[in-house]
Amino acid sequence: MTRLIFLGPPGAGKGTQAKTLAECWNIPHISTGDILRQALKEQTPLGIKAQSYMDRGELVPDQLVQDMVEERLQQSDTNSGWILDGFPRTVKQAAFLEELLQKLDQRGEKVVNLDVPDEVVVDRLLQRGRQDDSEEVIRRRLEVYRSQTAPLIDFYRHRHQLLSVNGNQSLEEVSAAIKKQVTAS
Ligand code: B4P
Repeated sequence: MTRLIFLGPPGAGKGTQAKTLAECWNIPHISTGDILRQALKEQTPLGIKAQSYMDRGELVPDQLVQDMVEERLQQSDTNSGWILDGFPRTVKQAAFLEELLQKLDQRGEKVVNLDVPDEVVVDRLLQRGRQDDSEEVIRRRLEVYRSQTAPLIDFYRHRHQLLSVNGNQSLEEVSAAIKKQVTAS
């Protein structure tokens, strides 16, 4: 049973690798960024609430994202495993997830941390050019990552759940490194 959480700065390749590996293992790829962008496109109440945060490069409030993840993890396709991409992003979200997985009897998760230097992620995101990929917003997302998300590396290291992968290699090399670590763990 594969249950993986992808951590890393914006542009580290979480979405890219999560999509490839979820297809390879035939398990759902659950991206909070994708769910929020879809809600925004459809202008649902969640999308309308999330828009200003995403446009500024800030995190959407924990409660909104937590409710979204709780609903998604209760769907029956998660019985075969899952990859969570972009969640948790704060210690509060991580504590919530720990309790939720206990409640759903879905423990045994591992955390893949994709390590990529700042200059590389800024370059990648500027090339991608999504709505929230202007240089100013990217810098803000990196600050938010450092202050709110990076502490999760220690959170999971202390729980012996952390797998560290060099994300500054070709797509194929990163996928191979993740598979190797997951198999060995
Ligand atoms: P996300 O959608 O999670 O976006 P991301 O962190 O920018 O991207 P990712 O790391 O997935 O990069 P990707 O693979 O696409 O979040 C967007 C926003 O949503 C957040 O800022 C926040 O507002 C909100 N949000 C989401 N989750 C939340 C939560 N839990 N709590 C609160 N708010 C939340 O790769 C980027 C680019 O690099 C691509 O163009 C790709 O092709 C390229 N690339 C990837 N790997 C490469 C490689 N090895 N070599 C060369 N290029 C590579």
